[in-house]
Amino acid sequence: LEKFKGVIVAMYSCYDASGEVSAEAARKLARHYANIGVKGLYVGGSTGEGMLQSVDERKKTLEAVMAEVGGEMTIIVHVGAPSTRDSVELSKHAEAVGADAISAVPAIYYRLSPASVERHWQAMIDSTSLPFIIYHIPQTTGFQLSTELLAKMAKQDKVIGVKISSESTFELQQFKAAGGQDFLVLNGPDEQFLAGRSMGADGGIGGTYGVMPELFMKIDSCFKEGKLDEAREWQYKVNTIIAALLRLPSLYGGCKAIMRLRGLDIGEPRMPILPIPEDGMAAVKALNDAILGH
Ligand code: SI3
Repeated sequence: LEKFKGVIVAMYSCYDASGEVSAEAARKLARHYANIGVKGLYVGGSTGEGMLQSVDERKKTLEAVMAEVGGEMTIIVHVGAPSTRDSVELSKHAEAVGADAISAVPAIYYRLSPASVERHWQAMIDSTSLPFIIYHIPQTTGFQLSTELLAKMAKQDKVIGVKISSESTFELQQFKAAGGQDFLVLNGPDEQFLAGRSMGADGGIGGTYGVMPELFMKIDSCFKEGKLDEAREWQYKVNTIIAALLRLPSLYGGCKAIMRLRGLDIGEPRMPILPIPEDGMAAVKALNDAILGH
């Protein structure tokens, strides 16, 4: 399970100038992270705008990533979709192209019972031999995963962990306990990376990591070496940047604009997520300078 621990970058969506999925941009972005020593990528999650893309677009993105860094980085694919049918198709595709694991939120839009979410996840789990990581993000899905359902799912060998994007470290610790021995817990809120690690998270998956992976790797290494004061200092610096990113018209628009300033054009976010308007670019440039200055 080592390959799933540590800092996993939630990869940004990659589009060309007309807003179509760009395999070329996805390859460049994945290569960029591999070159700076990032361990793994989470493809097609919230940050990757999987829910705003068609099944074919999601497949195209993953194929590009696998062609570039498959076997070199740990690739976790978010296969969650509004329908079980699409999720299963994406799961099978992830296995066919050699991804390391699949992961999914509960199906969105409909108010679903725990039994329904369980069947939805189980269909994906049963459709491949890949490990499965539950994605818990109740603030966007509206589904509150209970420790009972988590414990039940975790009894299966294939269910190796949970990515927890709720902001409660109490819940994180409860999930860790409910999952049993060797069950992975991956921190979701980047602003609480150190807090999550301190409460038992084995690593984290995050959307702001992509513009400052080195800083998160620094927090992680300080934590592992027991240098907690230093880790906290880095987390404070990171949080100043995250707070500014969250004041922009959109977080992902801001992150993508930062990548563009660094010569990696991965397009704008897809609507309804807003791009950064021209008069917002000064703030983005200042943020980029602040990150590079650390
Ligand atoms: O792309 C993904 O699926 C994520 O990594 C989601 C991640 O947990 C993000 N959380 C939410 C609610 O979107 C964080 O990375 C988040 O963007 C960050 O902590 C800033 O608030």
